[in-house]
Amino acid sequence: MNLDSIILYHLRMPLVSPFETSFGRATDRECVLIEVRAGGLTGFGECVADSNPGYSYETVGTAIHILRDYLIPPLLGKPLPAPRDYFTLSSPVRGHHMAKAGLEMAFWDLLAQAEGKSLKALFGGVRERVEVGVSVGLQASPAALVNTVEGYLAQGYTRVKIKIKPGRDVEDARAVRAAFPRIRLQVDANSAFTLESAPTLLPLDDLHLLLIEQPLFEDDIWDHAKLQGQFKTPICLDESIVSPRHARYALEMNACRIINIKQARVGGLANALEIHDLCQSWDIPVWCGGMLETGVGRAANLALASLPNFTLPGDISATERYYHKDITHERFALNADSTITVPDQPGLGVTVNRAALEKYTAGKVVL
Ligand code: SMG
Ligand code: MG
Repeated sequence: MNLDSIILYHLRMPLVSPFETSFGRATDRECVLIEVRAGGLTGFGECVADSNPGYSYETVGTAIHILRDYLIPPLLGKPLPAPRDYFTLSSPVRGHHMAKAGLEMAFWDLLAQAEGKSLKALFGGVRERVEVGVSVGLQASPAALVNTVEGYLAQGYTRVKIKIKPGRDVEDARAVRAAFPRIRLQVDANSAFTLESAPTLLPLDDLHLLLIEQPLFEDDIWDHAKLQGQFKTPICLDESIVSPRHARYALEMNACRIINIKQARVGGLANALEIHDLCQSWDIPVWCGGMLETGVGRAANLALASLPNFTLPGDISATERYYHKDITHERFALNADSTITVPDQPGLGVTVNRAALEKYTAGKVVL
């Protein structure tokens, strides 16, 4: 199956409500949708790089540059790479994991379609439905936060993650815990603290949190190891785990007791599977992180989260939490037990709505 052509779509989609983290506030979500045509089939991948380098150094602009000028030219007209080999094959390009992961996702979609299997089947997933939670951005006040959380609980979510930053940390978490003493609650700092400022978070240890996500620098592992020693609550690394190798460093250094796996951050689904297996062998639970994906990336996340060691609820909420209109015909709904059903059709198991794709395309590159 030869790779015939690739189209990159720069998408800009309005969010149902603004999403604020320690690094900024977003009202739209941008990303790059990658359409790969090969052997009469069409595969899609989602590159989750955002409009700005707040979460990661990668942006829509860098991803399009790296895909168009470096990653795609050597592939055109050649046999489709095996997705499990692609990360190694792309090693002449350093970094840019989100760009690589977007392309690799389309290769998985094509491989699974060609074999008539779902991505879940290809990965060896064991669950038909996966437990999910909701990630709640910073709100105007602790009272407003409690209100927003209450709305999500009413929708059926049983695990809540709140974003924190210096000055909006212990008080916010305490307010939510006081209002909802029994919910599964966790916090995410997105690297907003330092080893010196993080001890202000110590009172979180009394709030029965599932985990504290990425308190320190995005490129740090060592200081997280020092911090984990000070907390009873498990530290969970997100930004710092950019490859299976970094996952191993973190485990060997006791820098965390839980890992958030995002296929995009670690350079693709193959690396995500490898980290899953590594963590399983260390008895370290993992969960699937989210990047406000469209139906395409959400389908891939659900397939990934169906693997056995994804034992904590993922940031894979229902489509309506993010978008009034998505670019896939399929919308993912929350089941009554706070789960979402994993697609079981061949490939990603979703179909792209061309009219919606057109509507949200801010720019297009045909290769
Ligand atoms: O997809 O529900 C989602 C978002 C989950 O909080 C979420 N993601 O650090 O884990 C994280 C953030 C990164 C995205 S912020 C734009
Ligand atoms: Mg995070």
